[in-house]
Amino acid sequence: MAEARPLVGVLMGSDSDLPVMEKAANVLKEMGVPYEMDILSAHRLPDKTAEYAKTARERGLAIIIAGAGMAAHLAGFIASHTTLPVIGVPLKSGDLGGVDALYATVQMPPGIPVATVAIDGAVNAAYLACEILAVADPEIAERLEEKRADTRSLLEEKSRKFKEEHGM
Ligand code: RP5
Repeated sequence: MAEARPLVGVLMGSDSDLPVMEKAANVLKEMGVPYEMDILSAHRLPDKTAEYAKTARERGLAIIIAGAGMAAHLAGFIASHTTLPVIGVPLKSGDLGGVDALYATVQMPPGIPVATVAIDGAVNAAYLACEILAVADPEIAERLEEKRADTRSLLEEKSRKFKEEHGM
């Protein structure tokens, strides 16, 4: 059987970003959303990265998640070459704890948006991608609802145990 065509592109600026960015891939897998992953860089591979962004829509991608650290221009650079929604994940690397990447990713000029999640927020980047896709895909919407219900049950169980253990 042919693999489903990727709907989400998960990009990272370096292989050193993989431990965080694979968390986005895990969420997409769990939600049944086909994705592709690659290492691209606004600074080290500018031509290849521009080409990826320019051809993303015609290749069938709907959303791009881009994670980078330090002078993190990957998400913004991608956004400048496509009108697909781009979600930026500022990554904690280098000496500034990810604040450098946060500012570099979030401070986009009007007209070229990047939906920026928290530092190392790859998990929420993937959930946001699913929520965007769910606008037109009832099956993904249903899976998201189920996930929220699981999250509620888990926390209710933790609350119950906490009260039991602390005599509340
Ligand atoms: C950024 O520089 C990457 O996204 C990575 O977070 C950081 C360090 O890259 P490496 O030196 O580990 O390749 O471009």
